[in-house]
Amino acid sequence: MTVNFPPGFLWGAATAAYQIEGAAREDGRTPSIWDTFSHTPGRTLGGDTGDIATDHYHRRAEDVRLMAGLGLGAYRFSVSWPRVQPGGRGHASQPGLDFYRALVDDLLDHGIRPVLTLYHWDLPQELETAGGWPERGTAHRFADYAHLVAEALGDRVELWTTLNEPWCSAFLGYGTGVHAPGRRDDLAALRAAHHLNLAHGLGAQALRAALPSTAQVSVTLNSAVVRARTDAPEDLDARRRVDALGTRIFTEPMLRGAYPEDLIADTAGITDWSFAHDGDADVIRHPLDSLGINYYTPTVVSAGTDNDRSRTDRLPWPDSGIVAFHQPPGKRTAMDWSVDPTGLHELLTRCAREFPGLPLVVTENGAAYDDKPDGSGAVHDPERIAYLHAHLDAVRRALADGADVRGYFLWSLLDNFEWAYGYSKRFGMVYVDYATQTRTPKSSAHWYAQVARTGQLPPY
Ligand code: IFM
Repeated sequence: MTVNFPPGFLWGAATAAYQIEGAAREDGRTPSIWDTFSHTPGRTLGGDTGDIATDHYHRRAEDVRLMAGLGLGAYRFSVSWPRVQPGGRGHASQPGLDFYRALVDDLLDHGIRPVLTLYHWDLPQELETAGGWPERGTAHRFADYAHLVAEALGDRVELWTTLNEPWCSAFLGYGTGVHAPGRRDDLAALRAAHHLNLAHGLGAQALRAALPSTAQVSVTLNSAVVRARTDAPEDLDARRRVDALGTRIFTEPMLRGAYPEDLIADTAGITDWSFAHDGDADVIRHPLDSLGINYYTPTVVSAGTDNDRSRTDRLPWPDSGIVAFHQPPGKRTAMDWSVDPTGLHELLTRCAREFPGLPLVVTENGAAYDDKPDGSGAVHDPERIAYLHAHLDAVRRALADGADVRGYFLWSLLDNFEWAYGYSKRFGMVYVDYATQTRTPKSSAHWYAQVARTGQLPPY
């Protein structure tokens, strides 16, 4: 049966600056932590960097035409902080801002709504050298940056997002060190989480002050969908601990105004949280127009045994005790992530239940597969179509169950730099030949274009 999505539902695709732009040293852009990290031997697969990426900085117009050809109604992109405010402080770079003005104008000319994310992980290196997210000052620098971008683009962008997946910035960047800046320090990770929360609140205030009243402000979280392997109390407790560090550490202060008590208790061996000052909670809890949700795969946990202790000490869940993580059976993507659309339904309905009245947007969802052109140059990716169909059906079910979901953004428009995995993982609906930078829409792009144009999910 064909299913209709609500009128006005936003159909889009998403990208992030460092993953696609390239032009890392052009027009005054200074290095971000990802430039430093990816240029450090052993940090990314094959030593890949975002120096060139998909060369979107020079192919902007072509890429917007591609989106228009695919019938996208919206495009979610991020602004590179060191491109528009080199060094992370002080004056704006006019060439940097001009690039985003031109991008937004191209999008609007093609009837595509720009959805702007301020921070998708590319902290200016100078701010990391000054201490990075574990330091409070970084949150204030972020608010200055938010103000600067809002002043420059507020006349043409309506939909604004402060942060993308602060969990990754805090716990992969400062906890396990698999992301930039590559630090391994649980206290630093918790301090970073708090200062990212604060940056969100201060940034949202700065946006509201500079933007027209019609602008909408949001944040995007990759809340963990955590399942206990059994109903045994110790497994349920493992789930609670991972849920606190994966989800509630952000949702509770941002949307309710306080850190969860169990999180404070669980992390007491690391910190007394005195880096959270009086008054921070009021700043962090800023009324939002929507909540962005990124979902890929669920996490299955149980209480661990002593054997798991040594494995858990470099997992991104500081002081969560001994937790064992399990791979669910069934299909996997090229990231080795299990395919489980029920997790998306669970996440959307949970958010709808816990935060009634707050519209939701799926700001990322998608899958990497080992796509290759066939003899004729076409790229067929039936597994991705199956993945997208199943997850859109989960969105449809969440809508039917009362979740106020306003849009869906496929990750990603283009194959791109997948962080520590370099260019080895292809998430795009458009294939990129990195040697020639040729773009070839995969069969999933044609399929998704049809869904976006009609607002209908065909039978599968
Ligand atoms: O590529 C990333 C993106 O930058 C953030 N969300 C998850 C994607 C896939 O790993």
